[in-house]
Amino acid sequence: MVAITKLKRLTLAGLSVLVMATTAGGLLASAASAGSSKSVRVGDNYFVRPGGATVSVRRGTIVTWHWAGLAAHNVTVRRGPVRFRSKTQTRGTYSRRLTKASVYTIYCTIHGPAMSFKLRVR
Ligand SMILES: [Cu+2]
Repeated sequence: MVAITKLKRLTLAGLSVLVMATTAGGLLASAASAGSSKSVRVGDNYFVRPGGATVSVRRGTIVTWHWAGLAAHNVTVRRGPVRFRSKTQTRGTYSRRLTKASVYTIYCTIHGPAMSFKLRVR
């Protein structure tokens, strides 16, 4: 019983160190890539280019979507660690700074999965 309690304490201490190290690493990585930006086209009815695409960016990158078509579209996270959604609009831009590494699936709720692309944040 004593041994188990000690083990639990050690494990908790180890986890705390791991969490602190991970947080520090994330802050450093974000600071290192601050200022990066990436443009993504919002067309009728596609992102980037007709037929779909995968876009890869570093953590901390500001991604800006530029509406370039005539129809109304939005930018919505369908799968990913952070959920966000733009307004539905026909022109203008929408920006997000992406800090969590993952592969996001982003789509337009009006046109469904056919209007989607993958955004890899590394
Ligand atoms: Cu759309």
